[in-house]
Amino acid sequence: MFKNKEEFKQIFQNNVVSKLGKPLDEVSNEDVYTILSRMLREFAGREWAATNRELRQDQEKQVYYLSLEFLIGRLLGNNLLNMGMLKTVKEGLEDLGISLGEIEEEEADAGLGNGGLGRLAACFLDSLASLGYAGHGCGIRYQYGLFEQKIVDGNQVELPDDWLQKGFEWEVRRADRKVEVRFGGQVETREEDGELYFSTRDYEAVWAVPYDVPVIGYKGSNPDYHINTLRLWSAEPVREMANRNMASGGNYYNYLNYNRSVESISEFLYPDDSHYEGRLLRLKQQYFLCSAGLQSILRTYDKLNLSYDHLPDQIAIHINDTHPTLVIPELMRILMDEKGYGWDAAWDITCRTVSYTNHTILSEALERWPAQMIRELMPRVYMIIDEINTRFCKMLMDKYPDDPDRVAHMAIVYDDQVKMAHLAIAGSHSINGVAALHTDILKEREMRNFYELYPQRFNNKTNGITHRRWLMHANPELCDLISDSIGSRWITHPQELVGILKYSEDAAFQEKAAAIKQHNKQHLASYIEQKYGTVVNTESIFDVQVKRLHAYKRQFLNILHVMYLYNQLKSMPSHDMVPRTFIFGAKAAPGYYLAKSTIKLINTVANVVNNDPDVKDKLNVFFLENYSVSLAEKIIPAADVSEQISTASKEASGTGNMKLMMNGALTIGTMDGANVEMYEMLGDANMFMFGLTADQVMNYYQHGGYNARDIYNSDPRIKEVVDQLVTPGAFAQNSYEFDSLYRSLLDGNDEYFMLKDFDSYAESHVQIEAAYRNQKDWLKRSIHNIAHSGKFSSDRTIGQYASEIWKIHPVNK
Ligand code: 4GP
Repeated sequence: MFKNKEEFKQIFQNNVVSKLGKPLDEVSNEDVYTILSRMLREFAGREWAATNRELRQDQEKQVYYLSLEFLIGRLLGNNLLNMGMLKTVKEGLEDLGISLGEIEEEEADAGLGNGGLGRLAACFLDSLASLGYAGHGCGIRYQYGLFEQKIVDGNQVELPDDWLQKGFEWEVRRADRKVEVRFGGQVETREEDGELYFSTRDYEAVWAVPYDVPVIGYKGSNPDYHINTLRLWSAEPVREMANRNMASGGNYYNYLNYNRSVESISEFLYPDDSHYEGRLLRLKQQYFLCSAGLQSILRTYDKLNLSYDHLPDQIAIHINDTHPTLVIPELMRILMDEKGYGWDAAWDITCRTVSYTNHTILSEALERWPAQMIRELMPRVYMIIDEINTRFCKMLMDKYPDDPDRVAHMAIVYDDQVKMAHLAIAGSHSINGVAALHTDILKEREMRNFYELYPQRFNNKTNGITHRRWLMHANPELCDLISDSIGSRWITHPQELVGILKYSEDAAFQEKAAAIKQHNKQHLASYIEQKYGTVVNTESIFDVQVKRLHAYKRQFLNILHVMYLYNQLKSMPSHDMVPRTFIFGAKAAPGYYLAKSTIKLINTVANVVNNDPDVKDKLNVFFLENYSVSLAEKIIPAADVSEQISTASKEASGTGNMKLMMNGALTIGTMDGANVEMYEMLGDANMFMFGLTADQVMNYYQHGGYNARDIYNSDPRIKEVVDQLVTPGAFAQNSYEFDSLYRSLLDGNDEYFMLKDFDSYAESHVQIEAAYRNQKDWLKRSIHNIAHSGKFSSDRTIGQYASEIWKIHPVNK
């Protein structure tokens, strides 16, 4: 597209004149963003078509990652990076007096996901393309992404995230590829030559129109680009429905209602993380994605002119948690009703095509749909689910004739509820957890019966994050320091980051690493100052907890500890403490009262602490509103300490822990999720572990918990902070504002072991402070963290999915 900076400048300026008709000095940042992203998209378009041609010619096996969430964030910077144009464009724009950083801020964050699960899907897409696999995303083009969070008087307020308002430069509407999705109707059965045939009449039709987004792989020194597709489906009304409505005597308002109900299908993302709510619209979204996705997958397959017997050799369909599980009965339906397969052969093909990842063991996250709801919305699909269940239960009864309880527990349909995890396990060939501990818990506890039935289906794939976005793009100076020291092979072989270990005690390297961290802290500090008008002490320890707000993630424990530090400083003003800045970022589900109260508490404490002249030089708290991918990219490189403090056994993996580690933060954490695997590599010298283990937690649960009041009564530090929740004075304005938080500890018997773990958490913080005082030692530990983070690149994870689950190979590599 352009060979060097001068050529870029020329082409860019030509575009400005020809497309905007303005001289360069009159263009706004928004104009520049639009011109630049269009230039890149057009260029990528040609390469994209080339990849697609190649995939067709080579008849490569393709994987489709079905997910209700893709939290992709902004694309401009990452696309420039992956296309190998970042430096040229940045410098070229600089020559023209334009800052690329400011231009990137013009792009709306594509927030089509809630948290970990959705962001993982986005990291996977980046790795699939960068490693040259034929792997595509399939999701919904929500008109509104995850809500925009505002903090008003300390409280979270949700605003619609109108991310498409100014258009989305990276997408291409493919009206020619639209497919029809059908809801409702009546199933008709007809018998011919002893065979049963099924068809559905009087259904409601909806168009699913795809919008394709190119997923540009990291080019590096490859001669060609590899560009996969993220296909996002949007729901649109079918005009003929109007005619049909009129013909059957319906009135115009019926048609308007129909239009409205169709548009609502892809209107908004459900704002819940690890939580399930059985809403009709959500079920519609799930089927909409599965039906549209499958039709387009099979249309591509049809071009190969192969029998469907070979489907599993050519296609892998992966379901991101149970949300797209309906793809299993839907594929069965197509194979039987449209392609003429009998049950057994269709079932075999389906199971060999589909694989499933579980992301959480929280019981509130397990999807169960009322059978009646599915029956009404997709009657034929329901018949198939029912039949899958009947056959599955029969097989179980044959296998465990003396154990009816086990059969009842494992049934797919039970008590008029469809258990989606059971359907997903029965209908797929691989079930994986997202960290070793999580997979063990699935096998030994939560899904034990299924593991005993299908031991070979269960496997672990520890999560990963793309180091391209989270290190190279978010922290370019650190990236350069690493490459200057060990060369740049680590970029395509991230495990080679370990090469920097030899510099962990090198004074010059340490000094540079420290300067980069300081620079990143200043960068974040100026963001905070600009946005909130508050000065941040960049000499303080930046202690960061950024993630969704959830009781099990224990932001509450963190803020209780801050309250304790405050009390300590107030009672001992001369207490020698390394200044600490606690930084929070978190969205709470709109209906999650305790989570919202925790946000209010954090903001209340922040207000007190930051304005108290006795402590504000030593202790600060900031809650940064509207945590998102782009905000994460500002916060994470600036962190000294990473808070990964979930109640052990509850966090399936965590991925923020990996991002912070990769940017040199030291973790204070529990033995949970992927922290355990980080600890295996880093040891006590480089991580601060505390609290109950997963086994201890689960044993407590089995024996009815523990007595939180005992701890409350015996530890005066704890009693003081807990009482402060309901005693007007230091923090609370009245006795009721934080009453539910208070009660969750004492009356609810502290389900998440905040008080139980408080002491060891506080002790770990003391150790952190001591460690930080020795800067050389701290830097050594920080470098150890960066060096060992290569394992947590999603390139490693995707390599494992590819070879062990999907059986795919990189194209032309
Ligand atoms: C999350 C898990 O809570 C987190 O531990 C994990 O790292 C992430 O998935 C990716 O595997 N779960 C969700 C969810 O986001 O909505 O269930």
